Amino acid sequence: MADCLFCGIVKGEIPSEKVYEDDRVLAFKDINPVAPVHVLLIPKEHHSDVIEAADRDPAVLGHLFTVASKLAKELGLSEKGFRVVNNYGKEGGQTVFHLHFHLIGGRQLTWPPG
Ligand code: DGP
Repeated sequence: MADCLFCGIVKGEIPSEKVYEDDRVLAFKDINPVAPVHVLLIPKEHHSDVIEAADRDPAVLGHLFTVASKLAKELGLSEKGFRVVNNYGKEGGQTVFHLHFHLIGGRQLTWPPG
C-alpha cells in the first residue's frame, strides 16, 4: 500500500535490521526498543490491523505466532520469558497501521501495561 511505512520496509525502500524473513513474514528490530530484545513481526501483505488480517488471511496470524516462538527460542528468551503484543487502534496504542506483533524480552516485564 502506498505511503505505508512497513510496506516500505518490506520493499526494501526503508532500511531495517532484519532478523527473519520468509515468503509471508518479515521480522526486524524496533527502531525504539523498550527492552533488550524488541522485534516487530509483520505480514508482507498489507493488513492495517489484526481484525483486518483475521478477516482476509487468518492463517497468517498463526504463522506470525509460530515465527515469534521460533525467534523467542533463537534469541534466548524462552528460558526466562517474553511477551508478544499487538496494539489495536487508538486506545490500544497502535501508531503504525500495518499489522505487527511486538516480541519483547530480555528484562523483567511488568503487568498491567500502561
Ligand atoms: P505500535 O505503537 O504498536 O503501532 O508500534 C509501532 C512500532 O513501530 C513502534 O514500537 C516503533 C516502531 N517503528 C516506527 N517506525 C519505525 C521504523 O521506521 N523502523 C522500525 N524498525 N521501527 C519503527
